[in-house]
Amino acid sequence: MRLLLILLLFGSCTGQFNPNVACGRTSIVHLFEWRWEDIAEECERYLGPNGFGGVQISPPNENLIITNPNRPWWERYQPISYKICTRSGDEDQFKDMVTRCNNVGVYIYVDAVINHMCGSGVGKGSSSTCGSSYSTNDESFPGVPYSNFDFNDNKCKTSSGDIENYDDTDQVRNCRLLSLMDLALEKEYVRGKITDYLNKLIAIGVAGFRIDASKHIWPRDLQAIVSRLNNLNTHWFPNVSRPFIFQEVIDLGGGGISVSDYFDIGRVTEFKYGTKLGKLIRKWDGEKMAYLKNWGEGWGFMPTDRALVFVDNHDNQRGHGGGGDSILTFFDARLYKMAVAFMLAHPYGFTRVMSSFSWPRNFVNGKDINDWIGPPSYNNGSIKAVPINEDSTCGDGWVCEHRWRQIKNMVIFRNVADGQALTNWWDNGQNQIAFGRGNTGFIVFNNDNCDMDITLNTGLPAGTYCDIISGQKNGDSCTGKQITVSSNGTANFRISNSDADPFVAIHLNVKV
Ligand code: AAO
Repeated sequence: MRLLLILLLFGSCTGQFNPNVACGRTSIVHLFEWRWEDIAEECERYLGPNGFGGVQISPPNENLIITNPNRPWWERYQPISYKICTRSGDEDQFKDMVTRCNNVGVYIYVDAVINHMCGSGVGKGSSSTCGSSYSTNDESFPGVPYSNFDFNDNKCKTSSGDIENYDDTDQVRNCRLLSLMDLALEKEYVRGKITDYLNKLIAIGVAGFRIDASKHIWPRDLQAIVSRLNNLNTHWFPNVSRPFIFQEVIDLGGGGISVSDYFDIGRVTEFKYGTKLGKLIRKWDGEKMAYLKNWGEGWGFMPTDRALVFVDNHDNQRGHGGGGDSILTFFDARLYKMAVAFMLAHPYGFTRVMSSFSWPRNFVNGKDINDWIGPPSYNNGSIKAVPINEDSTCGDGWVCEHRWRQIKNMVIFRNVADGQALTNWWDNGQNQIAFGRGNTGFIVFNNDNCDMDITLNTGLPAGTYCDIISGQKNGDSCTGKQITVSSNGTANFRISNSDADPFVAIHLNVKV
């Protein structure tokens, strides 16, 4: 039994399933569309000191410049070459970011767009972020180079050449996603170009990859590419560390393709997580927070050591990709903070926090017609820097959810609770719940429309703790609620449904 446990633990900590975060760090943050310069600063001034493990960055390789609509965020998902050259910065700036972040123990995870190149109807030109030319007419991308031998045209059997039916696995993997030029990843030549690109990033010092559109790549092709990746740079990582792989596969149940097709290759995005959690916290379809008691595999999610989890991502926060209307985002800040706090307190999966830019939503017939709007930028298209306000929030349209006190403090909570089982579960059968993580931390939610005044067993050592949601422990003082744990481990919690944030969290490091 003990041997089995050791094997299980060891298995989940090794190879491409291991996020490679520095010891004591447990989450990454997606700094969507940030410039490399700003990420480097953020690692040094904020992420390192606050225990973040890493940053998922936007695709660093050259992409098509799209002007209609004007510079949408999604132009970065239309590669033109593998030169490191985008609106976020050039190769020197990229190297500087990786070096500076790695030096403070915050690692970089690259969004790798390897399933396709740009849209098939783009035509001929050189309007790309580094000026490389392209022609979709004769399927040529000289910046790589790729030619018409390197695309999937012969394998796709739909008349449009696009994916027309998501229930047909062959279509999903052989035809064009969103009419994007679909690469023939079974070809040695194509695999070679992609591995050269990823290995170059590994040599610079990145810790892993999000594999965009993995669902549209045959698992054997992806496996072949992943197995050719080099070990991580030993300047920062232990010998023979494998790059962390997490694959974007949208599987909400049904459909021909299952997340389990990808378990051998690396971790996989668990899209059910945000969809269901959003429903629970919004109390849609009769859902209640009490049902969270067996959250995780008990809900039909993938095994915890395969799951990459998140409340929202850059797609489903604006209606792209999978998830649906229940997804919570910064637009619903009060509920969103509860969802993110629950995720960070709960042991299931490896957690990714979203950090967004804002845009003016405009719903027409239920669809946001502004879902394309790109990051805060100047008229010439260059992305604006992220200014930091006096109160440590961000300006100029950058939302910086990761800097919200409640979220930042829960990232730290997760670090403190790392490795501890879920304990002392309590619920009122409705939307008041509480649970601990061994004797390291305890969290209580009141999502009912009434006040809560209850004494619960926290599992924590006796003492006075500073609530990290309503305030902050500064030296010996506490700016928020104080919670007193008695010698038998119990404490009284009062949470009004009119509190700014109807939840309370304490952990070992906030004893006052
Ligand atoms: C843009 C234009 C397109 C144009 C294209 C080429 O918008 O009109 O054809 O250029 O010119 C992003 C944007 C796209 C953009 C693209 C390229 O989101 O709008 O296209 O850049 O610039 C599928 C994939 C998934 C993908 C997602 C968006 O499986 O991999 O679509 N996400 C990634 C990135 C994303 C990026 C790309 C891939 C491309 O994160 O940012 O696109 O690099 C079902 C399927 C899912 C499918 C969704 C969406 O989901 O299961 O696999 O995702 O549909 O089509 C319920 C169902 C659920 C269903 C969902 C949505 O919830 O249960 O299964 O509804 O219908």
